[in-house]
Amino acid sequence: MSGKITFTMIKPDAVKNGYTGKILDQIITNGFQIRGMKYLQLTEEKAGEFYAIHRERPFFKDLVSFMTSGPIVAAVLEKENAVADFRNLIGATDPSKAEPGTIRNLYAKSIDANAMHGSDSDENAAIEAAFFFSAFERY
Ligand code: IDP
Ligand code: MG
Repeated sequence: MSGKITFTMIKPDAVKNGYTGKILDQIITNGFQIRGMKYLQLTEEKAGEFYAIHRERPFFKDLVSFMTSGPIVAAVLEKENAVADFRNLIGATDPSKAEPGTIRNLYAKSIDANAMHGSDSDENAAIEAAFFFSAFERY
């Protein structure tokens, strides 16, 4: 069975707090297959480029500074309906509004330090996967 892909990052707060193992286990248990994974720390330039769509938002500077504050785990995940299913698994952007049992409900403390990234469309999943993994580059 070949599914669609989504892109995720375990953000610096969740890595720092020791949740990487539990989060990866929850992702795999929920039927996602890991197609690429790396542990890295973003530079300001890379984080700014990744979140360029939010450049005009008031929280942009804080977002870049948070995302560069420590190592992350970046991964490409495959599953049927990957983008929507993964957004359901991570829960709402604001963890206080995230459904019980979702990753943000379990492991995030605030809207800025919210533990996880998940792509919001198939198109962005392809762009974001290629941003980190040459195996997903398209020419
Ligand atoms: P998403 O991560 O759920 O897709 P987006 O709206 O795409 O949410 O925002 C990207 C990231 O920017 C969020 O995950 C969060 O870390 C941060 N963010 C979004 N809205 C706010 C805000 O109102 N204050 C602070 N940070 C925010
Ligand atoms: Mg988003």
